[in-house]
Amino acid sequence: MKIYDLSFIQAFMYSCQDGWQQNWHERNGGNLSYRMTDEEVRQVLCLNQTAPGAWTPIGVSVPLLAGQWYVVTGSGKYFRHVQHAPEDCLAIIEIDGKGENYRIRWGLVHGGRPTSELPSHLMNHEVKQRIGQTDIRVIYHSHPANTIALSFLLPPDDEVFSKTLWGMISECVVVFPDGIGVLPWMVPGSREIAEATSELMSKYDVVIWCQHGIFCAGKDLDTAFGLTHTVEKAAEIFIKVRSAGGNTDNAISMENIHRLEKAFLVKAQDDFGHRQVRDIHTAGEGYSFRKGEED
Ligand code: 2HA
Ligand code: ZN
Repeated sequence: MKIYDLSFIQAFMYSCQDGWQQNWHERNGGNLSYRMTDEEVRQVLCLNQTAPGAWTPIGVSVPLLAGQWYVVTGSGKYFRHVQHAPEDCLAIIEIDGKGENYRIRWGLVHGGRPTSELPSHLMNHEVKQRIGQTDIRVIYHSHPANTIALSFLLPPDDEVFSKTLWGMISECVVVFPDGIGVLPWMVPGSREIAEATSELMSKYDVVIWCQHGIFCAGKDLDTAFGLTHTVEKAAEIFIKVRSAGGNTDNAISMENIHRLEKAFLVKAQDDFGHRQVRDIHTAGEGYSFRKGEED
């Protein structure tokens, strides 16, 4: 048995293929990380196929993650190739006792590093553990076209994005009642974007990076992918309606959102913390969301 035959790696590979088939991963776009259970670490060690690499600085400090093991996609690797070449495209990494370095225990057999967004992934995992959401095991970053397009049409504002997408499909407020965090365009892979994303992840399970993509957190692969899918579907509806020359004035009203809350026993975010529109240059002159009108 090979390490990639283990069921959690197979599930990880399946998700990569799924994301590729959704067209969310052009070239080497996007990345995925999964925190292994103790039992899965044991399974890997039992196979005796791990060859620890050198300890390498993560670039950020994540002390709560000390000693944890993660499956991650590789920097520059294509999601479309994971299914056929898992040992080349993926890695299992171990975090050191201080949460400052990682080492590769398996994978990336032709060299390379874990995803360029490793700082964001690990800081997101850490913030979830810090706030007690220890069931969150997956952080998933992808480039779905409609979500990115939406970031051209709306200002980078949590409340505007959240309420706009809740209004598109009944499903949304049930799937992401906490809403969505939004960051204006920033340099990918940087410590700054990692810090900003993890700050938003203390409140949301979805963070949109304008003109770039989306980060989702989930307790398992299905939850993180399903969350991405729901956000992207809602964004697609918005884009389709607008592209057809329509407006979205008859989106689900806040009154009906409240009815959904009652029917599905969810509590929609009602405190967006008065976050202001941070970077209005991305909003464009044509921005026309009726902010606050339905509050
Ligand atoms: O290329 O998506 O954000 C990987 C990425 C960087
Ligand atoms: Zn990206």
